[in-house]
Amino acid sequence: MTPDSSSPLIPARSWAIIDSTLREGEQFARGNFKTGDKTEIARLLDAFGAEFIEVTTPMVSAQTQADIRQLTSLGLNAKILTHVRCHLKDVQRAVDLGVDGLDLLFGTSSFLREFSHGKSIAQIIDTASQVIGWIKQNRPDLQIRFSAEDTFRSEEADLMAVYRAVSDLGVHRVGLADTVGVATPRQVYTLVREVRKVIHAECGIEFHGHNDTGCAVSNAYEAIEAGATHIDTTVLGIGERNGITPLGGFLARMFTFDPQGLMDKYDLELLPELDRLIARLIDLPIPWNNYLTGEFAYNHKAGMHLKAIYLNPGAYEAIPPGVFGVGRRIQAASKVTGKHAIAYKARELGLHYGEDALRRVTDHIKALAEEGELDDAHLEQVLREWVRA
Ligand code: HCA
Ligand code: CU
Repeated sequence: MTPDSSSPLIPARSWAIIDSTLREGEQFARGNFKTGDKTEIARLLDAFGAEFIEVTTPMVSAQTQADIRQLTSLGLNAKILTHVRCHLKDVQRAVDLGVDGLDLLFGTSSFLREFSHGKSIAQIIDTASQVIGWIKQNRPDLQIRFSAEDTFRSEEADLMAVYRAVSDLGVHRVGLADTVGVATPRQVYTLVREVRKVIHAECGIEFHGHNDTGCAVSNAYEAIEAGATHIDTTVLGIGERNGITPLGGFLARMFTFDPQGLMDKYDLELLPELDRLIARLIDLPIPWNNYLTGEFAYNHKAGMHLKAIYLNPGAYEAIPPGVFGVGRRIQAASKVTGKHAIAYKARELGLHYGEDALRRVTDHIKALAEEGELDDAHLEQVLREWVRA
């Protein structure tokens, strides 16, 4: 089966990214961005083409409030949303900061109802209608999203009541949040389908997924397959605990369905710069196995792989690295190498081996590599010496 006949086409124009590096990312252990950092991050996300940028609530501090004002005065194409509790006083503080929308949230699981805010579902709906009503009346220009925090540990009947109510009140999007990262892809798919049935046709669906059990990318993908319109990401996936859907991982996933759509929408070559910027600001290296930009994300080593890669890189790469501004690494010097890789390396150096000599030099290189790591310089030296010998 070719990928084309087995995978559904999910057009990139049917969904948008809400990058939350400046909100969820600030909740990461090492996420503590200064005003200048925030500006740099926002400008780069904007240049990349992120449709929305979510920023921390102004309730955090006077500085955070000033920073939001600064970000909204940059004149970016990306819409700036601020994340606020569903409280009138939070909303009233947020509306005059130049933002394009408010991302409201309210916990609906029994965990959060009991241990966080102590409100019943009826009280949640009541508060939501006061707050949303106030925004609609006073600032009809603002986008409103209402998210049920800890969605996947909430009762389905409660969720449907809340989503139906806020959709009737005219929110632009409802949010499903996998707050503790427990949801499976199938649960996400099923719930998004159910939510779609109780909200208005013009109401969008946003998915926010934590990565505690390693499903953040697949859950975001399933959400879209089921009809979600907005996905929360952060650069490198930073966030509370081990974070949320990483921008790069999400793009890698979606690229395989609609490469052209993705290339039309985003400046994909800026991804490495985004990953490097955040890695620098959080003072951590980009993980070696990071999607697309990790040091070894495009490292090819085994002889069988190398043989095919030289003929057509697509043989062992689902996504061409150049599209995302990264290069591939051919690791020809190792014990798992093969004669095609060695012949290729030799040709690069202008050296030519006969079939017999090639087999022998390959065996020699494999034997050397058995004893310890063999770098490219050493490989070159061996190839040159053997040609002379
Ligand atoms: C938080 C919780 C949150 C909210 C997500 C949302 C989560 O830190 O405030 O607003 O949709 O994971 O539930 O990030
Ligand atoms: Cu979160």
